[in-house]
Amino acid sequence: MTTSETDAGLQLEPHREKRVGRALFVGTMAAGVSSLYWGKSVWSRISSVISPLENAIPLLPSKGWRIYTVASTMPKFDETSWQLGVGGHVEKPVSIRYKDLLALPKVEQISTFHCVTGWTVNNVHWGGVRLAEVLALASPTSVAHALEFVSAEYPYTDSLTLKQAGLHDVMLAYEMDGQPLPRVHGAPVRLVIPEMYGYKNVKWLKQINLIPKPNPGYWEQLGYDVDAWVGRSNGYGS
Ligand SMILES: Nc1nc2c(c(=O)[nH]1)N[C@H]1C(S)=C(S)[C@@H](COP(=O)(O)O)O[C@H]1N2
Ligand SMILES: [Mo]
Repeated sequence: MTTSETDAGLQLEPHREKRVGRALFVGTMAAGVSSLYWGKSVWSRISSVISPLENAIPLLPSKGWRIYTVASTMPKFDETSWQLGVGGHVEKPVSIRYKDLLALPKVEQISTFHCVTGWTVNNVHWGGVRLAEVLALASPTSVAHALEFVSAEYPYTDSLTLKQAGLHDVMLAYEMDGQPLPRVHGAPVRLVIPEMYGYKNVKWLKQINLIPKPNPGYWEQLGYDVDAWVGRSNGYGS
């Protein structure tokens, strides 16, 4: 696996599928091949989408982030048209505008971020809202026991049980290190669940669906555990 570094020091290193069984392997061959293909070209695409301003900010290199995408371009955030939908098994589907999101009670936390491929970023300062605040607006029904998080970056999705989503430090983060969440990290809002590997931390979140039970997400269809507990799931080294 090769690692590339952009001018901003943002590291890009493609995840690889986990070959857990023949059926899954055969089923995911096409996706695996295409991600190998994209592995090389994504770097050049990303170099071109990082704006000169972002290049000038020297705060990212030392932190050790690597920027991951699955599509060829990153979603663009437009503050006036952006909405976060909450739907599925709810009494009242809602669309939350950016300013409505910012008006919800704000929480801040410092937590460590682990990618399943082995890199870690310590002490990330996040600002955002707890999921419960957002879910309350839509009133989940009793059928709902899980949440599906849909990224504006098609086809990236992931899910959590309601119990997992209720962990004290799970949040929808719209700030990182005191600044609005940068585009490369999922602007305007991403899921943060420090107890689980990075692939659960969906960037460019655009829709949350209440569902009966978790659906395998993007990396889970490629062999990673649906329960992505740091240190306990089939991640790094297993
Ligand atoms: N939409 C989307 N979200 C995503 C990913 C992705 O490719 N697309 N990669 C995941 C993985 S595997 C990791 S480790 C983290 C990386 O976060 P970063 O790109 O902000 O460093 O984002 C997660 N969320
Ligand atoms: Mo990751």
